[in-house]
Parts: sequence; structure tokens; C-alpha cells
Amino acid sequence: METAFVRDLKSTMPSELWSTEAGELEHFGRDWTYPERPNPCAVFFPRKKEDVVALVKLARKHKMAIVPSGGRTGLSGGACALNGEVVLSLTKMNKIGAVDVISRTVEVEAGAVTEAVHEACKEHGLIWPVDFASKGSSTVGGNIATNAGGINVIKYGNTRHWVLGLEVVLASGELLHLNGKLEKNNSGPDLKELFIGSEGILGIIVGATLKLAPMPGEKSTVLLGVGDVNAVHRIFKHGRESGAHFHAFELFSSSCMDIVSHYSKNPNPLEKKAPWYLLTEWEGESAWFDAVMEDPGFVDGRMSQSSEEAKLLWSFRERIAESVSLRANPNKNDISVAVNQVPEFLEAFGQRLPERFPEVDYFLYGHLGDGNLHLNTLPREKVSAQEWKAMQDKLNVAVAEITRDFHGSISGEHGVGLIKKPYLEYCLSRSEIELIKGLKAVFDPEGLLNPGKVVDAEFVGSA
Ligand code: 2HG
Ligand code: ZN
Repeated sequence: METAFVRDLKSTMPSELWSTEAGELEHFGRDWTYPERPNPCAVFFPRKKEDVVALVKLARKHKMAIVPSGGRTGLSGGACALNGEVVLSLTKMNKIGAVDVISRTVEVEAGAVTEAVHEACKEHGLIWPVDFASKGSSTVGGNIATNAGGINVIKYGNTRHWVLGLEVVLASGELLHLNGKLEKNNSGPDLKELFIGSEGILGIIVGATLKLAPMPGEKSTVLLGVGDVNAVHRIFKHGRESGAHFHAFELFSSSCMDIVSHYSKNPNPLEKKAPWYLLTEWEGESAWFDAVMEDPGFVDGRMSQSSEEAKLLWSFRERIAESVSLRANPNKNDISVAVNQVPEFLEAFGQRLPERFPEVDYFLYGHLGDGNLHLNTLPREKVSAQEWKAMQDKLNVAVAEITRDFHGSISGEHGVGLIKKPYLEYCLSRSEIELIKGLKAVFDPEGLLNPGKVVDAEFVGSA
């Protein structure tokens, strides 16, 4: 049955701005977390900021919940609409303005695709340093709403560092212009920072002024096979002490190498297999690397001789998530600890998980240089959906407990969304969670924006 909101949407908004077609509801009702039953009532495709304002006002009138949505590449269920909400897809607001080479900025609409922004900056010798495997689908609005990380955080920091200004539509329907392209602005607390990483619960990001960096110089890319966690630590420590300019320092386990190799049909590029692999990229001279080969834990290594070869080496790291998903939909953890604690943390994982969960296949990888690790898990044997669900719940608690012991975070870069919400208390205090709920109440007193994501706030809507 059509709700009053949908009737009003159809009668007051031009038909190219919305859809209630079943295929579109299914497609836009979820992100890469693939929940079983997306269930939005409609999808709205604004062409300009004023359309977003109009939708918010209509939603308020009907107390209809709104799920903001970009490239839907999120991994925490932040863009899923499971309870009759309206999805606000910003994908058709994707304009990229002229690059300002003096300010080193570019203004974009929220639906601009990350890779399209990279392309637009390239011809000016500039980069937007937010980079990851899903850049061909993810959108800038989503990158900002989740404060996305990625492969170059060791060099550039996460998305937050590369946003100067934001345009945000509030739950009241008001459009805020925050900071423009000011490099310096100390007039009170910086409100735009609140929206970065807020996962659509405080406001809807409709546009941004991005900060750009000069194109880096020539980089060297190396894949290393390493014998154990202590050697991983020594090699990373050595890299840090050498003062080399790292752009990436990634780690992955042999199970990751094997699964990528299996599905891509590309053989392991190293002659000797190893329990751990490091993929590192740095700018400038390579002196630090000579000592690596002297390390007793060094098993094998290959330095790329061309950009094609570098791409091949990177594919073994960048295709891990996709390859694991080809086998089955995995359980995902995305934890972070202090960078110097990664080896100890890996040891704790090794001691505490396989012994309690021997029936699980582990794919451990991530951004060693940022202390951010991804653990993907799959059942080894065929199990029923209920058994697998029960196993995942227990495993997630075990992972959260180990993470808490290290004063780490249950979400290094993917955000909390729906999926990590039950574990938030393992890394935030009660007061911190109450403060987030307080912020939500200030910005969205009726609880219309992305309800149920990040924290449970009181919801008075009809969805
Ligand atoms: C990566 O680093 C991504 O490859 C995806 O953040 C991680 O899917 C994952 O668990
Ligand atoms: Zn990652």
C-alpha cells in the first residue's frame, strides 16, 4: 500500500527525481554489506541542492526517515534502508568544478566519483590523496561521510585532512555552507569536522571543497615475503627509522595471497611462499631497502620495474576483499590499534582466535602503517545460515575483546553503520556514546536522518 509520503512525493516532485520501481528499490536499498532484505519505500535522485532541501522538508512533514546514499561501497551497512525509509541517492549530483591551482582546491558535488576527481586533478599536476580499491564506484560524499581511509593514509592521513569546506543540508531543511575554501579559520569550533565521519546521522553532505596536493615524484613498489610477525615488525621499524618517504605499507597473510592468486589466475609473483607479505611503496631513494634483505625473516622480494608490474603487485593486495567475497559473503572486522602494537596484536589474534574458532578460515590484511587491520572470515565447511550467524556473533565479540585489551577501535576506517553498532561500547565509553546521542538530538531532534546507524537514538518517524 502506498504511504501518504510516497503519494505526496509522486504528486509534488518531477517524476525524473524519484523511483518506486522494485529493481531500483532493491539496488539502492543496500550497500556492499549485502543485507538480505532492503526495503526502502522510494529512491530520490536530486539534481541540485534545492531538490535535497525540498525532499527533507517533505520527509519532515511526513516524519519519514531518510537514508543518504552515494556509491554504496560502504562495508558497515551505513547506506542500507531496511525499514521503509526513502533513499536519497546523490549519484546524479556529480559535477566537478574547475581546479583552482592557486588555492589548490576543487569544488565538487557530493555524488562525484572519487576516481573522476582524481582524473580532473591529474592534468593540473595535482592529486586528491584519498585512494582505495573502490575508487571507481565510491563517491566523494560517501568518502567524507565515512572519513574514508585507504592505501595512502601513512603518507596523507585520512579523508578529513583533504576537505576544506562542506555544504550540508540539515534535518530542518536549512543549507549550511561551512568554511568555503579557507585554509585558516579559527572563528570558533570547526562545525564541518562534526559532519566528516558522521555517517549521515547529523546532516546530508551535498557538496565539498576538496584540498589538493602536488603529484608525488617517482615511487618504488616492492612486494616482500616475510617469515613471521617479529620480522614484519623489524622491517617496518627499520623503514620508519630510515626516514624513507612511505606512501603505503600494507600487510597480508598467505591465505590472502592464495585466494587472490586462485581467482585472478595470476601466480604468486614471488618464487618462495611466505606466511606474511608486505607491499610497500615509497618516494625517493631506496637505501632503506638494502638492509631489509639482510633481515633473517626476509624470505623473498620483488621490486617493480615498470608501472605495469607495480599494478600487478598491487593487485595482490587490492583484490583481497573482492576475492574473499567470490567464495562467500564474509564476516568482516576492521580494527585499529596503535601502530607500534600491531605485531603484539597479531600475536594475540593468533593465540586467541584459531584455538576458539578452529572451524573458520582467516584472511588477515590491512594497512600496517596505520595500525588498521581487516579480518575477513568464512566458515571452512558448509554450515547453515543460523550456525554461521551464531559463529560470527561470537567471533565478533572475541575480536572486540582483544581490540579493547589493546585500547584499539572496532572501526579503523569503514565506520559503524548498522553492523558495528553492537560493538561500539568496546571502544567508546558510556559518556562518549551519550555525547554522540546528544549531538544527534541537537542536529536531528526528530531522528529522521539515517536512523539506527552508529547509535540508537529515539526515532519518532513513521518508517
Ligand atoms: C581494503 O583495505 C578495504 O581492502 C576493504 O578497506 C577491507 O573488505 C574489507 O574488509
Ligand atoms: Zn582498508
